[in-house]
Amino acid sequence: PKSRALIVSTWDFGAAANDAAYARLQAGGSLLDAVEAGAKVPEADPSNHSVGYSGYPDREGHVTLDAIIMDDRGNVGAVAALEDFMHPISVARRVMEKTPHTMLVGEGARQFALEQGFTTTRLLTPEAEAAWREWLKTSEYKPVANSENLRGSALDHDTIGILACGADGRLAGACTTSGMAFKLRGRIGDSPQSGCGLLVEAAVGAATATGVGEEVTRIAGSARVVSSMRAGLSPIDACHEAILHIAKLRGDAVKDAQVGFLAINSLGEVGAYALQPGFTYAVTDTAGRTTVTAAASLK
Ligand code: SD4
Repeated sequence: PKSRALIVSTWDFGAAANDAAYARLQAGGSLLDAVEAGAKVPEADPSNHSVGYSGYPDREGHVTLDAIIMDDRGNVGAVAALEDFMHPISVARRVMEKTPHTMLVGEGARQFALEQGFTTTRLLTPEAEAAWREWLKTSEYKPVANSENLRGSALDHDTIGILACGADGRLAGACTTSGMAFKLRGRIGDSPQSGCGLLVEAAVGAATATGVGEEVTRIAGSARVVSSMRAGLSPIDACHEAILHIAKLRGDAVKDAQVGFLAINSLGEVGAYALQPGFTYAVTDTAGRTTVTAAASLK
């Protein structure tokens, strides 16, 4: 093999996603099969309020989902503001495989999902609804850094980004989220946008982002990280460069905000960097699985 085969995922809940993704690879699945299988784990997890089922709703009480999947041959599919489906990542994969488009949103995405045979599910659990009703009492929109690792936190949000590298150096990635808790209706984050929440480039690497999506979208964050790797930076240096760029560009506006980038290159090297301490990611390779805490540029 010319590369170190590995799977990496954002946050503590990335560990369970990595296990599912790795099992899919071991069973003969493709890299796309693996990242899809991994992304489906937090999507279906009722204790995870940042992804899929049981995700926190927008401020009108609707759980709206954003997801993207991509390989290194230029194949990409995404959905945004999709409601009532347990696995937006699988709908995104159908967009990639069955349509001439790269993204479907809202009602059109829903119609497509139904046509593809996906069935609707009520995603707003009583627990998430109670958190929303509690939030309505103050209606203060103030994302809390690293809430994705704090199960049950009132402002729990976030996203899983999952990247895979094969022993042959091929790459794929996926990113799925319920977005920022109590966002405005119609808000779409960085996650489903190519080059923002995810980018994969053959013979270079792959990057994914988490945190306050607006800060990532502003700079096309994942595209920036991949560009830096193309120019020769290691994954960690490429993530660090993008974080420093956000910190400089935004100053006080991001002093309490979290953004984390996670990247791999086509040799199977991994790196991450965050604005604030507390961003974790899971790494699985032939030697097993570990959870790593990323370095941070602030505090
Ligand atoms: C978003 N980036 O919708 C996502 C949310 C997230 O950690 O990653 N939270 O803005």
